[in-house]
Amino acid sequence: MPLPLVLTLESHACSYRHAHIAYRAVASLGLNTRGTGFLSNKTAGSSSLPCVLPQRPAPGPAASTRPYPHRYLCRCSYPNEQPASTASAAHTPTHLADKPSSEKTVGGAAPVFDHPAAPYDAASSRARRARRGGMANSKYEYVKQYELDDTLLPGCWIVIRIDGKGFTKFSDLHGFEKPNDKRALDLMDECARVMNEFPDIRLAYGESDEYSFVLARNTDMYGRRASKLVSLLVSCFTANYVTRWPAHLPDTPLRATPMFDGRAVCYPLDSNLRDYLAWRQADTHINNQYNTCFWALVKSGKTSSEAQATLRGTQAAFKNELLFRDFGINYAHLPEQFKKGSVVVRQKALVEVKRREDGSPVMRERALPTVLHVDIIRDEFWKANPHLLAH
Ligand SMILES: Nc1nc2c(ncn2[C@@H]2O[C@H](COP(=O)(O)OP(=O)(O)OP(=O)(O)O)[C@@H](O)[C@H]2O)c(=O)[nH]1
Ligand SMILES: [Mg+2]
Repeated sequence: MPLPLVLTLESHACSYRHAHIAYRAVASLGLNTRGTGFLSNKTAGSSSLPCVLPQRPAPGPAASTRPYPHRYLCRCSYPNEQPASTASAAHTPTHLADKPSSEKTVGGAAPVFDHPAAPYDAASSRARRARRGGMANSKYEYVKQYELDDTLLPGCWIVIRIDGKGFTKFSDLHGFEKPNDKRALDLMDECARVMNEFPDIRLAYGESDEYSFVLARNTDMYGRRASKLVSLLVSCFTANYVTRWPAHLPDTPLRATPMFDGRAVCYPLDSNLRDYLAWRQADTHINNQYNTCFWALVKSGKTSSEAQATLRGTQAAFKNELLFRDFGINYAHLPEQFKKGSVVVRQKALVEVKRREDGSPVMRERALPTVLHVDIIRDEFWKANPHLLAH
């Protein structure tokens, strides 16, 4: 029995933004219920939803000469509303400003590049501008209305996946071992300790040149703005990659600038999130099995094309047999890091936080990002770590 769904829209600018977020949330239901949900019928399918997108409220007289293209969803106030300074203050996540500094960073073993300030607290440029009046009421202020609203859907898991740019060439240039270079993978894992800077990251999963970071469903970091979240994670990860490179590849000078792209995707259901992570881990296994065979064939004297031809259309059992019969490699005995990738979760551990005058260490329990190479497709991992999916 389809449930009626009523979206009440008020003709007030503040409500418009929220209504638009709600609209997108509703649209996502249609996309994610695989035809069984109440939005998947012909009249209310996600493809027909744009016709009910709320109309932008009529602008005040001062704005009559300024067009508001529909897709430019301004995050500042409309000209006939509260001054920008007030509006800006309203956007500042003040509850985050109160976070004790101890929660902003977690003491870890090897220091990775840490920003001296917490990345998303009170000292935002928005808040500072609001305090001193900033651009409020200046004739230039309208340009802010061209900023796209990229607020991520509320109540959804946010996954930010970053991926190395051109790492096929990058790994050749630096002589990475094929198909897996443990030094390079360990470096990626250490960079994933970027979690230290973002307490709302629940877990991370990495393989090859990519890492996915899962943010809590209810996170309000940076108002859930995609560009903020993605750009900060990418820049922090990349900075760590450069800073920690010498520790992992001491004999290999960095000869090119490592770059990572990033994207944010929302998943409304726990099952969607688990499927996403299962997809990445299955990908790790499939790639690793293929690449192990491919490079074994190439190292044995076959050309790339011959190796590809040997493996084309073959199943897992054939590849395992090939590895064992021709190269004496038991796939099951390869390192778990290569077969399963890396899962980073916080685990409690005692760490030294300071030294007393007599030189004795002061130990405290801290939740430290810990790298595991375990199965996250089956239920066992999630039953053992129920807090990861807790709402
Ligand atoms: N030899 C070696 N190569 C690696 C290792 N980790 C990652 N790579 C390389 O990184 C590539 C990652 O795949 P992609 O992300 O699809 O390729 P890419 O060249 O980075 O291309 P874009 O991501 O589209 O820019 C793999 O194909 C490998 O060539 C490693 O440990 N050893
Ligand atoms: Mg890549």
